Amino acid sequence: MHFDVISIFPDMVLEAAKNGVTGRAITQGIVELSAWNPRDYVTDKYKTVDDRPYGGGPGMVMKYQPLKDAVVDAKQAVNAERVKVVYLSPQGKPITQQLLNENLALQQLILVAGRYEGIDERFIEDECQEEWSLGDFVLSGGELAALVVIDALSRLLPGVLGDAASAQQDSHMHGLLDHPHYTRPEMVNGKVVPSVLLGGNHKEIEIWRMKQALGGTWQKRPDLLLEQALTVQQQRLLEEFKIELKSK
Ligand code: 9D3
Repeated sequence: MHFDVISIFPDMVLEAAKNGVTGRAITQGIVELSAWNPRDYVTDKYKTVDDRPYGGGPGMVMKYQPLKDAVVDAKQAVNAERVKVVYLSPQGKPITQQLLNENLALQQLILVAGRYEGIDERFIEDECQEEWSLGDFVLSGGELAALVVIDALSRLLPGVLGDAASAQQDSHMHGLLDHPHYTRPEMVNGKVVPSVLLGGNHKEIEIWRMKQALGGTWQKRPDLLLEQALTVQQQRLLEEFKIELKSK
């Protein structure tokens, strides 16, 4: 999958993506990442990517033409059939695992990262198919959102994660939060690892983990539980979790 980021801070994206899973996906050739700086496409005599907003008010707005020319170059560099241009903005659709899954088959995803107060509305209308957001809080630009999208999509591409991690991906994210994890030593700050995890009974461990996932989701994200159709066994495990919590 080709990712192209339109940004006046291209190094912010390129440097961060060299690390970890995204970095490996790039060296494996499963992911291609390019950044396009609107500043390199400025042609007007004032050499600026931004200008004052019509109608007045604070801040600056990114101009249409440098953004448009950067997108044209990004498209020409790949010449893909399945290409989408996404503007990352607080007005966008919230990014979810489902939204990411729906975009896994793209050949090229062009991510437009804005700065200042925003970008000229005519660029959004004419060049962007969708608008995506990280959520209802304020960032100072779209670069971190672009990195979030690249990270979350890259790890879904075949071959990027190892077999174990891919299998876990399949069996997991069934609408619940993850269960707690423990590693050595057995005792930390007076606290011991739950004994079931030391026993080696894999069926019991699986049931314990499901109970913790259900209980944790109920405690931390009750909204997720309301969307879930729990099995009879899951309902029983959650009731047990609540009873065990009271007796603590
Ligand atoms: C405080 C400025 N706001 C006007 C009252 C508007 C505003 C403009 C530009 C708010 C944020 C930004 C920059 N944000 C992004 O580029 C962005 C973003 C975000 O701020 N929140 C969640 N997701 C995203 S994706 C891109």
